[in-house]
Amino acid sequence: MFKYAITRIPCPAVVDGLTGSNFGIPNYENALMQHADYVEALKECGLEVLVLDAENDFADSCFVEDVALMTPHCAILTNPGAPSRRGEVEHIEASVHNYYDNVERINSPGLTEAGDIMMVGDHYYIGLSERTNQAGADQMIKILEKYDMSGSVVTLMEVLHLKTGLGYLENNNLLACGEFLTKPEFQKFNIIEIDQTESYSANSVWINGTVLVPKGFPGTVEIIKQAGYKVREVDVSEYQKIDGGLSCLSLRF
Ligand code: CIR
Repeated sequence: MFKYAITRIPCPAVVDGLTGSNFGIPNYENALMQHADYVEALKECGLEVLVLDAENDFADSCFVEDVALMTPHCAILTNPGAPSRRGEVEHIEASVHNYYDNVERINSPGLTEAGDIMMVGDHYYIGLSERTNQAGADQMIKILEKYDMSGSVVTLMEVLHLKTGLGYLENNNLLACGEFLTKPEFQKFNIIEIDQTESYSANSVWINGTVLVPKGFPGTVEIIKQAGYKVREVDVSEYQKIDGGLSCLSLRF
């Protein structure tokens, strides 16, 4: 069960967020409204939510999930692979220290963004991507092992972050799409296949029994409901325009 979440209000510069998609430029007013509803959804799941002020110097700073990994035993500040995002880490550090005694850190040449890290119990799958390198994964695994947890790497080719195409719903249920459907390391899970036409919604988030699903993906809503979960849809379309998934708008722990 999760107790807390940290989010950050998007700044006006979010319109210049990094993107490899061509869904257009986010509308700032809509992004703010969607963020407020996202925070509401986290609260509905029973979380106490810390909403940090906008950080105007960093266009992508609302995607707080990438800058820290929050485990039950320690928090690990990352070293984002995107140079423009590296400075976000120092702005989340004080908040992380408010919740954790044990705070670790990934250092260069190691690079990680925690959107590449999926927690399954005490094990963490770490995607090797354009943002997370082997040195970063090695450091991450060493830190996890220090706290009696474990990690392993997963290669990925088609998507930005590991959790762009995967979402663990607990109880051995794993949402998966595209290249992740056939990866040997995930075959032990009950794979819930997300249709390629709804691929964005593979990044849905389990929180205390409810699954937050991005709005606009009826097929995904249906199969998650069929799997026995309560669903809360959240419109994050403005964030999708800059490759932001539902999970990356919060740290949950
Ligand atoms: C980026 O490219 O870094 C942001 N525009 C989106 C980050 C999305 N983060 C995530 O999926 N964990």
